[in-house]
Amino acid sequence: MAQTLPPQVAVIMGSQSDWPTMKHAADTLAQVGVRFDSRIVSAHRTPDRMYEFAKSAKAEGFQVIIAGAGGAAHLPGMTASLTPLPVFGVPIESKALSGQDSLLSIVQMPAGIAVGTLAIGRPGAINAALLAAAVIALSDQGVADRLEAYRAAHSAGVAQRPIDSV
Ligand code: RP5
Repeated sequence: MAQTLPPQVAVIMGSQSDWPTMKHAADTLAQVGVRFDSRIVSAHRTPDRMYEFAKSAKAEGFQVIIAGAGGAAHLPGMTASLTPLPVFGVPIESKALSGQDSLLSIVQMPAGIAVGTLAIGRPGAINAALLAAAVIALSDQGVADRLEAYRAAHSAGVAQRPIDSV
């Protein structure tokens, strides 16, 4: 019987409420054919789950982690402190402070523990997926080919000249 290959990227988030944003990361990974798994892992509400996930992520076969969190967004940094895998952080656009709180919580890491921080919200989620795919593409030619095609299609979709909106 054929073995199912393990997911290459983990898409984790602090809450179900983060999913509408993090779904953009998942959809982008799917578009370029990266295998992924999505999980809710909260640094504050489920710290034991976060610890167990981060400590076992590499052994599970994950190569990259995308972590989205909002407000006091400790999930990406805490996860990065517990795993040798690269972690990309996506600041969720919070209601109270429009994601400024999330961004500053994620980006301002002390030297020595690295989180690659993306833009707030949807653009950050999509770009986190593209960065994760670029890492996977270093050792997966299929993903490299699909990522190149994605980028070419993205460029081809930009018109030469603007048109009046209707
Ligand atoms: C963070 O708190 C989550 O990442 C989420 O962005 C934020 C709010 O969570 P909910 O109150 O919507 O569950 O941990």
